[in-house]
Amino acid sequence: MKSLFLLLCIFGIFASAKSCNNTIAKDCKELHENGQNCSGVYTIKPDHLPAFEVYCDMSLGVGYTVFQRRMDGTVNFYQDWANYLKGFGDLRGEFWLGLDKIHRLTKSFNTSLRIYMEDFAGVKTHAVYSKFSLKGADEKYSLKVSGYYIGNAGDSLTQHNGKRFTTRDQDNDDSQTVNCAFASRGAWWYSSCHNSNLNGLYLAGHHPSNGNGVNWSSWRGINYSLRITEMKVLRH
Ligand SMILES: [Ca+2]
Repeated sequence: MKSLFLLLCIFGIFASAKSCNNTIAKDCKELHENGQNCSGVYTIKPDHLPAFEVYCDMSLGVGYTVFQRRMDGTVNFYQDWANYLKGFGDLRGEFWLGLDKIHRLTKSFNTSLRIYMEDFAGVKTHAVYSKFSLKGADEKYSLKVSGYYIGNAGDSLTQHNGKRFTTRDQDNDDSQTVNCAFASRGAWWYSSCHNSNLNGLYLAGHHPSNGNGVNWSSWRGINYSLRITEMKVLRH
C-alpha cells in the first residue's frame, strides 16, 4: 500500500505539478487535510498578507511546514539581519524561510515545533516542543517555546525562551561583551550565548572551536556540527 502511495506520489510530481499545488491553503497541515500527501514546495497563505512558498513535509502523516533545513553545507547561513528577515536558500535544499514568515505562521495559531537532527554516523533524533511561536518585528522576533515533551536529543532550546533574534549585524542578545551571532558564527535567539546554534557554520562533525557549528549541546555537544537539521511547525 505504501509503495502504491509512493508511486502515485512520484507519478503526481511528474504528471502534473498542479496536483501538488492547486489549492491555496493557510499552511501545510491544511494542504494535507485536503488530500496532498506529497512532500514538496507549495504556496500557502496563512493570513491576509500575500501568499508565499514553503516546503511541506508530509512524511509523518500530517502536514508540517518546514522553516529551516541544513543538509550539505551548500548555503551560507552566516547572514545579516535583512536576509534572516526575508529568508534565503533553496526550499528543496538548505534554507531559512524568513523571520517574518515564521512569525506569520505562528502568530494566530497554536503551533508545535519539531526539530529533526542527524549526525554524520547516520544517527537520527528529534526534539518536539508543544508550544512555539515568534513575536513580531517590534520584539525582534523573540522566541516563545515551551513544553519539551519528546525526543532523545535532550532539550537545548527552552533556555532560549523569551530571547530576541540576533544576527552578526544586529545584537539583541543578553551578552554585554560580545555579539553572540559573531562569536558563534550563526543567527539565533541567543542569551549569552547558547545551548543550540542550528544556523551555525557547517563544520561537518567534530570541530575544535567551541559553539560555532551546527550545534545542539544536549545531544552531540558544542564541538560537533550536525549533518542534517530540519525545523518545522504544526498547527493544532
Ligand atoms: Ca551582545
